[in-house]
Parts: sequence; C-alpha cells; structure tokens
Amino acid sequence: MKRFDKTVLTIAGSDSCAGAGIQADLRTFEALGVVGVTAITAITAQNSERFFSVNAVPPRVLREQLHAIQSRLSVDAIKIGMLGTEDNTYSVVRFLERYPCPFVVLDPVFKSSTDMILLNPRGIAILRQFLLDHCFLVTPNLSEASLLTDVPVTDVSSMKKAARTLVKSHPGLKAALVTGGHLPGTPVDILYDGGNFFEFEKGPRFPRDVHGTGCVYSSAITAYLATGCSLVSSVEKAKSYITKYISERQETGIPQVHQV
Ligand code: PXL
Repeated sequence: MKRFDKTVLTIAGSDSCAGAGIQADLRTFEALGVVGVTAITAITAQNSERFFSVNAVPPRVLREQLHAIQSRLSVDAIKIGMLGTEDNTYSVVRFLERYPCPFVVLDPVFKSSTDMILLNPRGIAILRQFLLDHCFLVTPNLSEASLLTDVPVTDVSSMKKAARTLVKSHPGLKAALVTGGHLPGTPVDILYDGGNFFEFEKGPRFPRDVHGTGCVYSSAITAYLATGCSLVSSVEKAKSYITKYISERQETGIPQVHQV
C-alpha cells in the first residue's frame, strides 16, 4: 500500500521534455508512495531531437528553496542530480554540512546523452572534494565513474575498482553503485558497501534507450531507502522498477507513471 508518510527531497535540474531531471524524480516518488519536494538547480530546454540550452539558477535562488524546505519539513532522504554550476554544488555542500541527512543519494550528472555539459570540471572538482563525503550512496555510470576516479572504467573489474576507490577515498561515503548499462555483453551494475561487492544483472537489453532512466533509477533507490529498505534491497527493488519502466516505454518513449 502506498503510504506517503516519508518525504524525499530532490535537488536537480528541470528537463523541459520531462523524461529526466526533477520531473522524472517526482514521477518516481509519486509511483513509489513517498512525498516529493524539490530544489531546482538549473532549467534545461530540450526535446527528443535537440538540447537547446541550459541555464543554472543563481545560487541564492537554490539556497532559498533549500531553506524553505528545511525550515518547514523533515526530509527522510535526499536525491541529488544535475547541479549545473560549481556555486550551486558548493551551496548544496554547505546545506548538507548544516543539515546532515542519513540518506543522500548522488547521481553525478556531468553531460547529457547529446553531450551538453551539465557540470563543468570545476564543479566536478568541488563535487569530488566536498560533496561525496556528505553522501550515503553515489551512482555513477561508466564515464562518470572514470571522471570521479581518474581511471578508465570499461569492464566489471574496473567498475569494482572504481566503486572501491570511491568509498575508500571518501570517509563519509558509505557505498557506490557503478551502473553498467553501456557495457558490452550482459550489462551488470556493481554495488560496493565498504565491505562487500554485489552484482545486479540488468534485465533484458531493450532496443531503445529511454531518456532519463539514470534519474528514475537513483530516485527509486532513494525512495526505497526513505521507506526503510536496506541498501541492497533498495537497489534490487529499484532495478525491477526501472526494468519495467524501460520496457513500458519501448513503443512510445513517453514517460508515464506505472503501477507498482
Ligand atoms: O539524464 C541526465 C539529466 C539529468 N537532469 C537533467 C537533464 C539530464 C539529461 O539531459 O536534462 C535536467
């Protein structure tokens, strides 16, 4: 039964075509029965053919949203997606320093699939140096894992190394999930929780990529963590949610809520 008695904050960018970003996060929270609240970092203008522009919100505007939420609500978990600029990244670091939250899930968004820069190298440096230590889990794909560790991540063995390096080099970070959607052969996701590795085989490979699946996957993990599921169970449940989500969009590509 959906209870809507937990609140999850997403700090992310707006996607005008609503497949990714804040819009995808909110749809996922709704489908999984948690209340979603938002702090918008940037506004993108894009459609299924073209990425037109990205405009970050000024850091003051981001801070005001975070303050408005924090001063009135108790947040059970936070999902962080696109941050847009180094200043906004730093504002989120300051917010988490003042108001730590046990379940912060960071989906490091650096580029769109069309290669639009969504966080520049200085922003990535701040994320690495300061933000990761305030997170419970980070969920990079192969290229994001490479950018976070300075080592090419191309196969299961380098995914394991990257996951381990991320956790070991950030004392505050509890776990890393390196997603292998673009691996050749059977795709697999690797979770490292500071002690053990867990492998999650992807469901069937679908012919069509669905925009925003990284956002939906990390939002689903955050929603399950907020409702009290363990880390491994949250990833397992999110994995079956995302598999169904992708399969339902093979025909139309249209984002919609599916019944759990
Ligand atoms: O899928 C990554 C992503 C996240 N957030 C926003 C985006 C994108 C990719 O386009 O636009 C707002």
